Order: sequence, then structure tokens, then C-alpha cells
Amino acid sequence: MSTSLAVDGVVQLVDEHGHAADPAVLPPTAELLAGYRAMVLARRLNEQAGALVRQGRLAVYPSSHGQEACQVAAVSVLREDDWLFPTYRDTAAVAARGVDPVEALVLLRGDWHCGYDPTAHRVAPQATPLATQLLHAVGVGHAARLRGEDTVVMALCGDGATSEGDFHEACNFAAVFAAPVVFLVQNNKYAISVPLARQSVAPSLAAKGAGYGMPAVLVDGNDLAALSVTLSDAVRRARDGDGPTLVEADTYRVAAHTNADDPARYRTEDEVARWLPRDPLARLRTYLIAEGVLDDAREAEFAAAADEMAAHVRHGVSAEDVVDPAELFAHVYARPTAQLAEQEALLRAELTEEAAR
Ligand SMILES: Cc1ncc(C[n+]2csc(CCOP(=O)(O)OP(=O)(O)O)c2C)c(N)n1
Ligand SMILES: [Mg+2]
Repeated sequence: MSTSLAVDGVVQLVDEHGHAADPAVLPPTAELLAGYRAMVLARRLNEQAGALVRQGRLAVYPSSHGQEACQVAAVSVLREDDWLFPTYRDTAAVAARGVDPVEALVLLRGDWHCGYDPTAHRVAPQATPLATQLLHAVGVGHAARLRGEDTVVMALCGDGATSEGDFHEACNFAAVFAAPVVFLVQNNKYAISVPLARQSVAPSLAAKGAGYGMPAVLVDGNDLAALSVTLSDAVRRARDGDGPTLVEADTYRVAAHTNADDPARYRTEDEVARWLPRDPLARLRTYLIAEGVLDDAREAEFAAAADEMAAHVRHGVSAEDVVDPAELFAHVYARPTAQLAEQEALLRAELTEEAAR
């Protein structure tokens, strides 16, 4: 296990100055370069989605700014036939998995519940009810095992979600039945305005793994290399039939919870300023430049790819979809109830009347 790489209990391979204490244990440079490119795209997606909120094109966007290493590593360690179970904050991970970000953002535009086909890239719908997706993730992993498949499930949640009963049930069931699940807790220090200290007094969230009899690792969540090695190990264990792992990523939510939140009411600017030098992109960039694999030409290439993606998102999200209001009633029940059928008929009649005016 990568716990052997932990210093003071935290796995870190590239420090905030871009220095690697032991380059021999790092993933191959080409892999890190690809990870850096993916983080550039992830950050740009966060910025573009934030701009679309300010333009009124999206209702809300929970940014993963500062958490891009988690977003990218969670996906890069998976095989195509594995599953990802994301939360509302994980749009960048969903996009990194290959889902069209425009489709992922449909939910946040209020047009549809899940704008993408979860089976196409094996990405479950982004869950807003905290920790509910963890139970589904364990169910999918357990089912795969019963069928004799070696599929692995990556289940994402936040620090606040670890207080939910669903988190406990998911971890316990997964451990007892050796379900092939990796629980990645992105500890970004807040659940909206509730700081970690009011969430748990456990020595760490990873420490909770002991209570389930599950291996657990605390990793620097802004260090892509450390996350990749730790999560790859956990995925390997799960695939080999050795059960789940709990990974706590020590990171920070640099932006507000969403645009509907004013973080100045519960945290200081000094605190944010202390985290900025630990930025996941900056440290890997420094490392890759020092290694001679990242130069101006590459940076320009990555920036152009980010520009192209952002333009695609801007155009896609700004397009005025024609939405049929009667779709409200579709897909609620296999056979609509009498009340729903009555309400739908009422709505249709009102729409026809409106159109005739
Ligand atoms: C079951 C449930 N309770 C409450 C909420 C309201 N809520 C939305 S986000 C959030 C904070 C979650 O914090 P955390 O798990 O740390 O994730 P983060 O937003 O920091 O990524 C809360 C309480 C919810 N969505 N679901
Ligand atoms: Mg949080």
C-alpha cells in the first residue's frame, strides 16, 4: 500500500514548491503531463461555468477550483468498464471521463435531471442528496462481483457527507462484502458554512476506515502524483477482490460553495490565502518544467485545447432549447397515477389555450 509513502501520516510525492523527494516512486512523466493537461481543462471548465452563472445561463455551479487534482486522478486510474459515482461538485471529473460537459451542465441549467446517458461512459448521475450515491456505488460494485466481473467503482463524496448515515452504511456493507469500491472523500474543509471541526472530531476522516476494518489512506489532495499512486493501489486491491479502500484527500474549496454562498461570512481571507500556494496545477507545472517535459509550446497547446472546450461549453449552454413543459410528467412513473394524468391534461389544455391567444 502507498501508506508506506506517507510522511507524518499524509502521502505526498510532489510538495507545494514542485519538488519531488523521491522521483523514483512517481508515476511516469508522460502520465503526469497528461494529468496536468486534464487539470488545465478542469480549471477552465470551472472558470467557464462560473462565468455562465454570472450571465444567467446556469442557475448554479458548485466549483471544484482547487480540487482539480482529485477530479483528474479519480478518473485517470479507472478502466473504461469501471464506474464513477460523482457528486454535484464533480462536473470536471465527469467531463474528464469523456461526458460532454454541455450535457453534464444541463442539470444546472434546470432543463433536465441528468443530461447525459450514465451507461455511455459509466458515470452515474451527479448526486445532490449527500452520500446517497455511495450506497448505489456499493450496490453496483457488489453486483459486478456476483456476476464474476472485475469492475471497480470509484465513489466520490465530501467531508460533510461523511456525517450521513448513508456513508456509514455504504462503508460497512462494502467492507463486510469486500465490494470493489474506492471511497474518495474530498476533504475541502467545509460543508457549505460548516467547518470540518464541527463535522467530526475523529483524528482524520481516513481514521474512520479502522472502524469498518477497511484500509484507509490520507493523501495530499492537491498532489496529483500522490493521488494517482494512492488511488491506483486502491483500484488494484478492489480489482483483485481485496475489497474497498477509504482515501481521504486533504484539499481546499478555494471558491464559494456555489454562487448562492458568501464564504466571507464563515471563513477568513487569510485562510484562503494560506491555501493558494498549495495549488495543484502550479506545483505540477513547476515539476514538469524542471523535468524538461513542459515548455511554452506545450502550454500553448493545452491552453488552445482549453479554449476550444470552453467555446463549446459557452455555445452549448447558451443555446435556447425548446423545452416541452409536459415533459415534467414523463419518466416519473412507468404508469402515471390518475392525479398525474389529470395534471398533465390540465397543463396541456392551458398550453393549447395560451397558443391560441
Ligand atoms: C441529504 C442532504 N442533506 C443536506 C443537503 C444540503 N447540502 C448540500 S451541499 C451540502 C454540504 C456538503 O458538504 P460536503 O459533503 O463537504 O461537500 P462539498 O460541498 O464541500 O463538496 C449540504 C449540507 C443535501 N444536499 N443532502
Ligand atoms: Mg466539503
